[in-house]
Amino acid sequence: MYLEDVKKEDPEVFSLIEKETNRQKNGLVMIASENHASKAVLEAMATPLSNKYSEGYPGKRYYTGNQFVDQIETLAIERAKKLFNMPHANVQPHSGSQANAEVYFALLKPGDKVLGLNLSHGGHLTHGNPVNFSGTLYDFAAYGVEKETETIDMDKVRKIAEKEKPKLIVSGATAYPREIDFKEFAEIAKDVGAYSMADVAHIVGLILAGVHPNCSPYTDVITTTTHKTLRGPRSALILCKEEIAKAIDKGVFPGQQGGPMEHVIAAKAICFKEAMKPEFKEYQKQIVKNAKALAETFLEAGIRLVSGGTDNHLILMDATSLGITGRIGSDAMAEAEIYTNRNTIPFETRSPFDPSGIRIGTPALTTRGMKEEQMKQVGDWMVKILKDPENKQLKEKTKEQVKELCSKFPLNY
Ligand code: DSN
Repeated sequence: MYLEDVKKEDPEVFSLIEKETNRQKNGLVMIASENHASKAVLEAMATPLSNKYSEGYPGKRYYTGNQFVDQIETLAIERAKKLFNMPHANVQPHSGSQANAEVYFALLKPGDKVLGLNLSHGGHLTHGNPVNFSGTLYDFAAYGVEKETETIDMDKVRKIAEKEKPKLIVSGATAYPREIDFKEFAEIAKDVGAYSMADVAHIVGLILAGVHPNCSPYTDVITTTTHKTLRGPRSALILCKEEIAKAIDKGVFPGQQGGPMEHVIAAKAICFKEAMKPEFKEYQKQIVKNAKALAETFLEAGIRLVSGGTDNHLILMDATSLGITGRIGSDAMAEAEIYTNRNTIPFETRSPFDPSGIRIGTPALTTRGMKEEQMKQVGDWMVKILKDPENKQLKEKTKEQVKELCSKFPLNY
């Protein structure tokens, strides 16, 4: 067993870590933003690198003793630049929200006009939601999806941009099952004199594998988390054009952060190396195939999916088409150890805490090696529970079936 010292020093914490590890091993993680990182990625984070202060950047630190940390961070930067084909990378952001805050801090002044996707149409909190710092500090205007198609109409985005004249246009989403036209977003930004930013946290792996159109050739600045489809440590990354590289670096440190987490940066370097392997491309392709197979199963059962299906790693289901709420459905499936999250849907009429939708993703199951056949099976189990969420016996039986399936596709933790 691993973590012998944690076990000896603090059995209480050890026991909870063990329980959580087993929950992940014996259950189906279908939360679109979660994944199972490799042991190499996890091991790098449990090292003495965590002890080191290294404020600044490689070769320009404020503390001594950074000769090895400099090499690790440089390796991560160079790999990120190569992977994304971008001239500049900052690997220090601690999280996706922080990366977005750092870009805004670098390129905007408080009160500046920005354009972002409405939260209930699939945008992120940091894309201008009024309860978030972004909506408080900056003057965000929102674009959304069309009522009929539940997809973004780029002509409408252009019209809004021409009217609002923002300093920055944010593209990217957290709950959008279709392709995003990053090229057109960047062209609109250029035409109205704005910077373009693509927050690709969810689809980053798909982009790197060429199964979603790329943003690198067009966009001024890219932000992403590293733990979703990229399958790295829980952290983030910024990439940008040379002209704004200095401003972005200053926006991260000293603008928003102090000491970087070099143990996590080492884990990022590892995940970038993993993402350069041919298997990574195959993995991303399978994520999309799996999502499409799962969507098909739901559609056959008469369930309404936002935009009618998916082009990427996630499905947004309208649970009200089954006469239940997203909360009832996701809670019922969790009892059978099928983990999803409740989510608002476009033109939501319910509250965010008990919304109409359920967001379902395939990255983690695909990491376990599951394919279309397993998606059909899992989809059938989900449909049965969603149609009869109070049925305790059914949930117990499904839990056993889930456990058996997981044992055939084990995690090596
Ligand atoms: N919380 C993340 C998600 O689940 O999509 C976004 O930051």
